[in-house]
Amino acid sequence: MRIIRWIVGSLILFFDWITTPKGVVRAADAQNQIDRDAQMLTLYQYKSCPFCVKVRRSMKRQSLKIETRDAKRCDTARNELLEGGGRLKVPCLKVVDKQGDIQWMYESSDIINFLEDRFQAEAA
Ligand SMILES: N[C@@H](CCC(=O)N[C@@H](CS)C(=O)NCC(=O)O)C(=O)O
Repeated sequence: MRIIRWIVGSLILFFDWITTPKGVVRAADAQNQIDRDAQMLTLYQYKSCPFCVKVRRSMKRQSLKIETRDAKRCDTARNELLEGGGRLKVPCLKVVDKQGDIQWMYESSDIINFLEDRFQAEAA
């Protein structure tokens, strides 16, 4: 079972690698602003989870530099996710707003929609 999971995970990473999307290119000022805003976000993820790959590809397409934390390999990240979000499920996006309030967003499609809404609006 472990070996099958390893093979499937490796295949997912391989296909992700050979089909890596290109990132959008913005004016330097716009990208700098987006990089600053992205510092308020953290993606908790597993390296070869297909839902996490989907979110990382969306980040790549949008040229978003969001810190990722591996909740499988890193005990600290796993505990942060469990204590903050309440569930050990990935992907999960930690969003800190301007008031310092924290939201833990599960579900890859919700995360992608959130990032598209937030950063396309900002680039406009
Ligand atoms: N519908 C979810 C599925 C996420 C999911 O199943 N993630 C797996 C890893 S690939 C997981 O965290 N499983 C642990 C659990 O569900 O408790 C999404 O699209 O984000």
